[in-house]
Amino acid sequence: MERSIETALFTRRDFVRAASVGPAAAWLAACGRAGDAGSSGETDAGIGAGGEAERPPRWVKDPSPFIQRVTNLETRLELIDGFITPNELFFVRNHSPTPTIDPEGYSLRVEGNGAQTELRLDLSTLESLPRHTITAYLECAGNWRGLYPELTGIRASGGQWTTGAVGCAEWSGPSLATVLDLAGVRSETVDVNLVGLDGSGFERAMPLAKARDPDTIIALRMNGEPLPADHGFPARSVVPGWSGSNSIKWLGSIQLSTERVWNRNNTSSYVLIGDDWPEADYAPAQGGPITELVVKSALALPRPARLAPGHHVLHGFAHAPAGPVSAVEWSLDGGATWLEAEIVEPILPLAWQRFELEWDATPGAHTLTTRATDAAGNTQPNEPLMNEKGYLLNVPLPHPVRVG
Ligand SMILES: Nc1nc2c(c(=O)[nH]1)N[C@H]1C(S)=C(S)[C@@H](COP(=O)(O)O)O[C@H]1N2
Ligand SMILES: [Mo]
Repeated sequence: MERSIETALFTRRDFVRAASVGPAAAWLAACGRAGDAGSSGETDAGIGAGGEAERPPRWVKDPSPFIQRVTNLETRLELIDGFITPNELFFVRNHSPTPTIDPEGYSLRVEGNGAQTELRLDLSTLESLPRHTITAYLECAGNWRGLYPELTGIRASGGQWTTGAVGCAEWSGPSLATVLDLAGVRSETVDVNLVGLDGSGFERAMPLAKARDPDTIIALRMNGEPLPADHGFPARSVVPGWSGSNSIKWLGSIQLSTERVWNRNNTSSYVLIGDDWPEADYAPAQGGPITELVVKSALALPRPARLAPGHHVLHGFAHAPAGPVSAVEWSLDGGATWLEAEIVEPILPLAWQRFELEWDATPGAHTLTTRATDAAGNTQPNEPLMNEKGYLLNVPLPHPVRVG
């Protein structure tokens, strides 16, 4: 894996480039945060539902390459040519509209009763800290939720993503630990809560040990560019292997706490609710809070796909939270027999893996199923994790393909 410690200066030109934004942001600037009132949590019923379509979009980037949803832009995996998701194709999950943040006025607060001193760090200070670069995938815990009815017979509430609420990018910025150490961490600290500057004040807490992991970073750059507005300009956390909801965009505050932190995102929003997670065991959460993601694989094809008869090299992406996927298999008979797919380099510990398979496609309707396994033997289970909000679905995914 590529890791580099470097000190770099953010040039004025970078600022101007990063700050040049489209009409949605201009509208936001004119109207303040009025549009944020209806922050929709994980609910996402699709364009045109509930009058949402009349509102200005929540994003700044060109939505045309995406599957567009009210609050989300879903990546079409088939548009990714190589290994990295280009910034223009990276999915967007916004609980409120992308805010316009003036880099000159920006500061990041480090505070809370676990901090030895309270700090306000401006962007040039953040830029001057040693940088850590990681290539990491980021996935929404609700990715695949739209396939819940097809795979489990039940509809789960929340954004009806198919397979495109995931991407992989090179992220660069100081480790969160570096910033925590600037303030000084009191030994009683247990949790670190990160708060965004967007209208919803989106926040998410993690245990101190995860916050101190050197790969948990405050990213200032994404694929070599200043963070795009929709992805958290000027600073976001990236918490590899954990639910995308931990990777807080437009990061405004880091709160160190000597007590466990409970807020909506770990009591009701990002929790596993169902018979297997009795509320009494998790109070004040309604179920098991989601931290780590699960091993998954998906073909980079439209759903359903249409192919000409003949030889094809198909590809897809596989990912596991605790190290790279070491095997991907595929099946033409619903998992009765499996063939081996090839994992394509690079193989990086925090990234997703690209895989390829060769298929002589015969005319007719087919279903291709893929299954990934990581080095520790974690694989995609045959039984779905049944939970009300449809999180962490990772059964081997059948992909409908029409040939001819
Ligand atoms: N401030 C803020 N951070 C946020 C969110 C948000 O709405 N506001 N959404 C979270 C969720 S649920 C996900 S899955 C990821 C998505 O990151 P992306 O939009 O860069 O793909 O951002 C997370 N960080
Ligand atoms: Mo998410």
